[in-house]
Amino acid sequence: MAATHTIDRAPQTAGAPMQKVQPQGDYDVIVIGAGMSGLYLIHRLRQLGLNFRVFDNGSDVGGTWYWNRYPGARFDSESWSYGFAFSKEVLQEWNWREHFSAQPDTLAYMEFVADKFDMRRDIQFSSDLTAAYWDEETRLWRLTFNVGGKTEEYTTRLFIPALGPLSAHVMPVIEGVGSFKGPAFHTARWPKEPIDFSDKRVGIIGTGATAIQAITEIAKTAKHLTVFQRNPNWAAPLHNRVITSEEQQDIKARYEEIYARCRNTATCFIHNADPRKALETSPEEREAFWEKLYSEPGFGIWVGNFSDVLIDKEANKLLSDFMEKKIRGRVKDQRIADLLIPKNHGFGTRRVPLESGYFEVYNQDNVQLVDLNATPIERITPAGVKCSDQEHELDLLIYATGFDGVTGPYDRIDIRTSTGRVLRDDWAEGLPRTYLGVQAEGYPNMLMVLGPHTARGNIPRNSEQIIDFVVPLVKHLFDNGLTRVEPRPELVDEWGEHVEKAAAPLLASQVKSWQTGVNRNVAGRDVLRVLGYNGSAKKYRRITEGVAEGGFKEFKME
Ligand code: NA7
Repeated sequence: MAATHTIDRAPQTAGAPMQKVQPQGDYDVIVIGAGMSGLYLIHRLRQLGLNFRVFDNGSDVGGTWYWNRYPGARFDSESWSYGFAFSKEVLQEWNWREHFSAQPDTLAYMEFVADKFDMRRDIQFSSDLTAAYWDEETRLWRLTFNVGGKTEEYTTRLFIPALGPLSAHVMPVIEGVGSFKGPAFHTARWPKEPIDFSDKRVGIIGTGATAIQAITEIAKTAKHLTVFQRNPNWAAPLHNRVITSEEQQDIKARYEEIYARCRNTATCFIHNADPRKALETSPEEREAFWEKLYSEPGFGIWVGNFSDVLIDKEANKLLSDFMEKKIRGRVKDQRIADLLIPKNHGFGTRRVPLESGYFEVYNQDNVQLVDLNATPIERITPAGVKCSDQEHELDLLIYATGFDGVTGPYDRIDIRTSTGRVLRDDWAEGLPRTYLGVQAEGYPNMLMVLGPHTARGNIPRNSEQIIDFVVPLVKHLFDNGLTRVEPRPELVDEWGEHVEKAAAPLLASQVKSWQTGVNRNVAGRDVLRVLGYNGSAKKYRRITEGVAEGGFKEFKME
């Protein structure tokens, strides 16, 4: 543990009453996470000249893109709308190869940015934050890390968790997990070395966005692939392709326009809802619009659709029927098509996976779909997966079983205060209590990036928006010798009500998914919760900008 020293931060004038001087910790700011948010924070915090340090549990930068190396992992955001906007040089120097970048290229991009700005000198890698303790007396956070089996502790005035909403991966609760004698990987802990599937019988559990990418890729070469499906998900074509040199030039000339567009959409993607309503449009016009969206790249069919399809059951049913027809047209065996059509939620009410030939995979002889509703998994065995009707023998087993979303990464850290608060207990039930999703009520000096109740969509744009709010708040605190910041409780109540109200009209709010905080593999996570801010990223920006312009009066600072 580095030494804690005391310096005078508060201005002292001769004759003035002595102020209680708060000790200074090892750092002014500690950031957790060296993903897209962490790297942007390095850029912004350096400008403030503060003594800060970033810690990450990976051995290099990348966050999500460091861990999720499974075959087929790629963006669903347009590459050129995803990257960092802060450096004009990077925008001009970096050439995205594809409209929807594959994970190796994305990781290379993040490494390129880290190299260019020598960011690694501010990061301590392979350091897993296990506990964070707020000491009211010293007004410091004490953070405890597991660094290769050894404990390291550091104190800091401000604690900025930039953990990513999907960093707490979850293994399924199935008897015998761990007993399989061949290699078995969760997709979020995929090995760095490539795997040859051509001589292997591969099994994959899960059919979410991750599995849909992995299945499509692995099916190309696997000797045999068995897909274990509990609930199917709707999926729409990604339509990825290589960026031509003309397009490259055009993109580079239009970055300002692209980012301005992202700033003005509800989800920070380039796509924005069409003001027309499906229910007020003729069947021919509706069908033509949906055909157009289905043939276009990216999330247009989800977030650029008619304005009523995600809030009106009847409109959503029409769109789901359209998507059902598409699946039926692409899958030869209609009994399999039936299994691939979701029955428990409408299109777009869960995060929509984008696919590149997913449905056709089930026309291949080397792929088998196992319906776990008909033949549930009884246990994992040394030889494979034992379902109620038979044992599926495998050489390699993949768990594409997802994440404990949004609050999960916080729950895994023992975050508590000297006043007896424990974050995972406070967030165990009901709505997490936050102000703007940036501060949790009861946890001073912790400033969350992409915590619960912030707008989420095109993640780097969302996190940039939050960081552009948080960093000026950090500056304000240090410029004014302030050592404590917490939200005003009445504003926490107000924000909670606003968040709930914004989520209420969405059909998605009634559907179980990681976005509504439901995970059947995590104890207690079976109740729907509002975990995002659904009042649009544009509105979120307006609100946070208003607070910053007013001098952050909404926070209690001393
Ligand atoms: P998801 O979307 O949460 O999907 C997890 C999948 O794993 C889903 O199909 C689950 O089925 C399945 N699952 C989980 N546990 C089990 C058990 N015990 N048995 C069978 N099947 C199981 O996670 P992803 O990683 O695909 O995607 C997460 C986000 O990452 C995605 O939205 C993007 O934003 C990026 P279920 O639906 O629970 O029946």
